[in-house]
Amino acid sequence: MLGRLQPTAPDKILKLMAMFRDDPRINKVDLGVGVYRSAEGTTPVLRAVAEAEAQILRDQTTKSYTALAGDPAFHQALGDLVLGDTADWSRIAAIATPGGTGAFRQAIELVRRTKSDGQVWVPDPSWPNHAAILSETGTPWRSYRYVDRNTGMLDRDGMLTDLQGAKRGDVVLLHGCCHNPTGVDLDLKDWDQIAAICEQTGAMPLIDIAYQGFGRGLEQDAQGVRLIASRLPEALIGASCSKNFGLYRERVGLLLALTDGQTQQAVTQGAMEWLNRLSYAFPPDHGARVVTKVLSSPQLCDNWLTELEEMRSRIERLRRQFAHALTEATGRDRYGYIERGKGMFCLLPATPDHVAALRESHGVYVIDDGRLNVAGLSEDTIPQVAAAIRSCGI
Ligand code: PLP
Ligand code: TYF
Repeated sequence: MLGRLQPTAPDKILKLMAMFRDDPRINKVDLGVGVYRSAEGTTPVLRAVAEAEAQILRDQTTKSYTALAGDPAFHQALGDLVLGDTADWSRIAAIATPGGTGAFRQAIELVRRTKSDGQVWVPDPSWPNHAAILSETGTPWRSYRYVDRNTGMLDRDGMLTDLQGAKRGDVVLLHGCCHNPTGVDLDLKDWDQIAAICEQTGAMPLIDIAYQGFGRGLEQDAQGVRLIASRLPEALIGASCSKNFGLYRERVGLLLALTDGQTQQAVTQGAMEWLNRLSYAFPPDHGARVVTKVLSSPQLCDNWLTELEEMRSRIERLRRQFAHALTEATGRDRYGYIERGKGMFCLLPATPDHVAALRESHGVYVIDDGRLNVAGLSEDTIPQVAAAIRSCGI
């Protein structure tokens, strides 16, 4: 039976992680997988998270099942963080999911259950798992223009022109902030125009927000989501706490469905719980409970906000230093977009051959589309990486 299986294409990001691990060179630099690193090169457990875990360990009296949707206190705490004042809980259906990946998967399953014959519009480029999940589930999808590869800037006209082609029954996938892999974000005017297109065409937005607090700041990074929530009758939002709480392996995610009123809220809630039941029954609880504890305790929340701001400002600083180092090393003025970008990632104007040369000759690991994790750099490695990029002619 199992002999009938065909080999699956490896996840290129995870494959690169393994190659890096097996590389014996001591001056190798991992700029592949999207994981935040401190100045010491580690991805530590956040202090607020460790404290919340200690409290949970001390006080938790049961590990009995929660509910198919997960803990409602978690929905409320993280939902309010994402939606702010626009959280109208009378219209929101919510389930906890294993990470933002789980939220995206369940969002697509939910769309499929509507039996809509529409398609999902995906920015080009996007996080590779978006296309992988859409294709695997047999969900029709197509790309819309997002970034101009020559300038590294938003292809605003291309994006808006393409999205005008959306129809009722279609879904428009948007990155809430810190676009992966480009770091190119939408400003409020762009969100406004996309909201208008969705209003006119009847397409529903699906917002994947995996880096809230890593871009401009916790509130600013949610501006787009909130604008959509306040304008549109329906939207799906998948949120992840992997990065902003450093809870990567705990798998903490949330799917929110903004529905068109209370009746639809109940039906949608039922459908989402059904999806959890069929996939894994109860979603993981520990990480979600940690997030709830941090967000609901003023002291822990203050500490977490400080740590989040430390991470955010470090990334911003690294972007600036890296852009300057590249400009100096190469004598080219094409790298300003790296400083203007938001979040962990930027795309180098590199071919797969350039990327292979960076890795093989210099031990610098980036994804083959040129995506580089700025949060994996440090003050010490920036000159080395800039020199390697120059010597590869990128
Ligand atoms: N969505 C985007 C855009 C991402 O970059 C990621 C990766 O971190 C995720 C979702 C999923 O994250 P996780 O499943 O680790 O929460
Ligand atoms: O893009 C990244 O690097 C992160 C982490 O299958 C990640 O989003 C990478 C691959 C994957 C799941 C998460």
